Amino acid sequence: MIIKHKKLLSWVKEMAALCKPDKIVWIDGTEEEKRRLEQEAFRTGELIELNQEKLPGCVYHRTSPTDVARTEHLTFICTKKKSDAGPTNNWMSPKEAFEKGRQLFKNSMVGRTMYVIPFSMGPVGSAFSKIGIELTDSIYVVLNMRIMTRIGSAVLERLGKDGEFTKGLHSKADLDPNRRLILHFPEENTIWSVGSGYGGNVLLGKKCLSLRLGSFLGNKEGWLAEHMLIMGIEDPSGYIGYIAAAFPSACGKTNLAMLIPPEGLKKKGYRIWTVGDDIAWMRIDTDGQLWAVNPEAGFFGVAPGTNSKTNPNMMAAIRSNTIYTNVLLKMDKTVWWEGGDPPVPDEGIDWQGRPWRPGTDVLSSHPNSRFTVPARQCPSITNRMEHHHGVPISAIIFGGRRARLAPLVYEAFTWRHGVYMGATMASERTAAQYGKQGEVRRDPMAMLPFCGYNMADYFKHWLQMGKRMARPPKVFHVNWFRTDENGDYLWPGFGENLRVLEWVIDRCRAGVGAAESPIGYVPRVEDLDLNGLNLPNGTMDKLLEINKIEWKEELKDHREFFKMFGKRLPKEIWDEYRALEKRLA
Ligand code: OXD
Ligand code: MN
Repeated sequence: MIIKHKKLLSWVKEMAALCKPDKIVWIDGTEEEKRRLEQEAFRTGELIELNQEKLPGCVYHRTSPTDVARTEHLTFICTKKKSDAGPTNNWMSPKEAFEKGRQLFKNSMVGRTMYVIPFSMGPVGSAFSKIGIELTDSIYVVLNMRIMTRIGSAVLERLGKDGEFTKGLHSKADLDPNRRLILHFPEENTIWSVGSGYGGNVLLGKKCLSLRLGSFLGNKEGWLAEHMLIMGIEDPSGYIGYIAAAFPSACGKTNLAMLIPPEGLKKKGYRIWTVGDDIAWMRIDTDGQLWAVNPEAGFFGVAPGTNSKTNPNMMAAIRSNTIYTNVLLKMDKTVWWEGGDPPVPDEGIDWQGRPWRPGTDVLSSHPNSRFTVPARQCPSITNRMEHHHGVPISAIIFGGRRARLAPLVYEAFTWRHGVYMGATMASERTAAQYGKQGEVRRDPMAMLPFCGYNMADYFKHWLQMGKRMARPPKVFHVNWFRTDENGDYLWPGFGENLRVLEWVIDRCRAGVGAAESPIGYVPRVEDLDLNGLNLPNGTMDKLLEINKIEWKEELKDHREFFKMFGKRLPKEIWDEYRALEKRLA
């Protein structure tokens, strides 16, 4: 491969002088290269080959037991001014961060190979797309990036002699959590990640580039990088309405993005098209509409709880060409996890490499164990995946896990009101999370851990985007998690959620009614197609109820949350706050 990009060559040379790898290998993205890297990883034990009859093309990997999730407390936004990172991010000055990083990267690749991965987020060559180069000493990272992004020679060709690219440097180093840092330098389009081998920390195209640097670039260049799934809902006439939806982690984005319509709606002619399950990049086109692409090319999904009932499409996708991380390795070299399809295996090797049998309280798989799978293997995947233009977005949906308060679904009065809805998004802690159960955690637009700049400026950017659009999407809020007096869920969820999405899409086409309430437009029971659902009497009323006393309490919490942004918070947010207060009075 002849590299013509001088700046790229000198940067690779400089980073190699710091990390001191034994050799440098440029990744071309071919099948032959993949096979060679897999064979090498099988030899060293970095990967285990799975049962090729039952799981063709699948491999298995274990991370270090202290390296199993994103480490938010070690993740920094390194802008010159602290105020540009804002009150919701960890901040370090670029000078200090580069110094600390340099100490950790120094000689970190001795005895190892440095792989140079050219990758494109979004279809290669699309106006939506961004190119990055990740330098890494991990074959696991190369093989994951191969699935999650578009990699190889085509990207280098596109970059040409002097194209702009994000400089990503990753080394596992010694995987010591005390010597781990995930550093973002938005002002220099650079990411340094050291001391981890866990996906969210090391697949630099994902959270680091597509969300943290992406949101920073979006603000600068006038587009949106969001923690959102994208899906198309095809109605009986053949019209496909696309939605983008933000939910905090562990609220079912992946399952929703590829849901199977319930029998009645399927018969009516409804069909789902999956575009993405985690990230949306959205731009305003000359038609005044918002268009979205999924910058990724694969899914990095949580295994536990995924089964043929909760997500049949995903189960079909992960039968081949999938990387499994930290799940149970069965004796026949297939895999299983808690909440997976039955039967529970009699024995296996757990995620830490120890013999495992059911009936003990030891988990076979880490709760954040994962599969990495090419998006094209999902039976519901859209045929617009490589469309440079993406898909037009009719509706934006925000959601959280609220046992009370938020009705099943409601619609914002205006874009500005919708921005307020997103900015006040919140979720309750579940038993699975650290902290007081039921406690509300604010997570604006599900971007709290991912916004690469001051969140007050981020709200302002959202408000401005609305002003620039001739036809902005309608904005909605959903809550699948409302419970009754006994703590049981009122709404069945999963495929049935399509009944709510049907109303959402109909609202965008002005085809269905709603009642006006202080918090927005709420469907009346008769506005939803509930045929075949057979919920107990009164359940729908409870699901759609708005309790003004609870909402007034909620409002106090909004105020407390917004105070942290001080004067930088846009005036329009306070205007919306006061308008809501007045409607609730
Ligand atoms: C993810 C996350 O892995 O949000 O997508 O943590
Ligand atoms: Mn996510």
